[in-house]
Amino acid sequence: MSMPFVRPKLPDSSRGKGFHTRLTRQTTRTIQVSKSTRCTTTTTSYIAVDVADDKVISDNPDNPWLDDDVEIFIDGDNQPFDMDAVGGIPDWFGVLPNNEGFQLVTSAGNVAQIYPSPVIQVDWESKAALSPRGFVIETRISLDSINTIDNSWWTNPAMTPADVEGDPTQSLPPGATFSPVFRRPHPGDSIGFNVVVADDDSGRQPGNPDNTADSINRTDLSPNPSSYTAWDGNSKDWYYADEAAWGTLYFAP
Ligand SMILES: [Ca+2]
Ligand SMILES: [Ca+2]
Ligand SMILES: [Ca+2]
Ligand SMILES: [Ca+2]
Repeated sequence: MSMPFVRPKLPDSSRGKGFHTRLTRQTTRTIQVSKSTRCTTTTTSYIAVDVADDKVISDNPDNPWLDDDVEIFIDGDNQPFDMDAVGGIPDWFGVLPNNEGFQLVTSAGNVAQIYPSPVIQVDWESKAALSPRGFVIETRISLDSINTIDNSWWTNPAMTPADVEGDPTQSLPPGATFSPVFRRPHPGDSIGFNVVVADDDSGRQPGNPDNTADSINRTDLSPNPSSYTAWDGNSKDWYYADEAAWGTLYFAP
């Protein structure tokens, strides 16, 4: 199989200054990502995920989440609905794509996207490469892109809400200015965190030009051999965007 993979390559100058968490199996729901003084000097988190996959497929340049992929989930403010709320209603007052809850997806074919909206400003990069037993994806995230402050009126009663019954682009009462506050994670903080590995073992539906007729969305597979495995996936009523059901990332002092 010939695919456009490259070796994982992150800046050498940044290696060793950050912390490097390797997730290879589900052992606990809390990860400690730094020790001693490192967290006080580092501004970056590195996450390497080594995936065992006997059939690596990367055939969807538009939707990396429909290929073999690694998905990193960050819930900076430990509050739900940031993943949900900004997806469909970005113009509502105070409902902006935000850094309080987002998802970083990288496929085995090096297609990377941020969800729920590409408008979210996150300093990150990722690289994928084939490995002897599957593929490896490394992701770098700047901690300056993670907001630990909840600026959402639907979870923070101190915020002025949108006029949802009238003009949702305006506040209720009218005249308020949305001024979100930012604070990056500090040593001793815990944020919501999850890692998901999607396994595409089917590829796109032959002859179908619809770029969503792929892997988990295909209806012609029975049983469907593709899968979606979460590091923390045991919570009741868990679904991928439920920030309250993710695990915890702890920044050790
Ligand atoms: Ca695919
Ligand atoms: Ca959140
Ligand atoms: Ca929020
Ligand atoms: Ca696969």
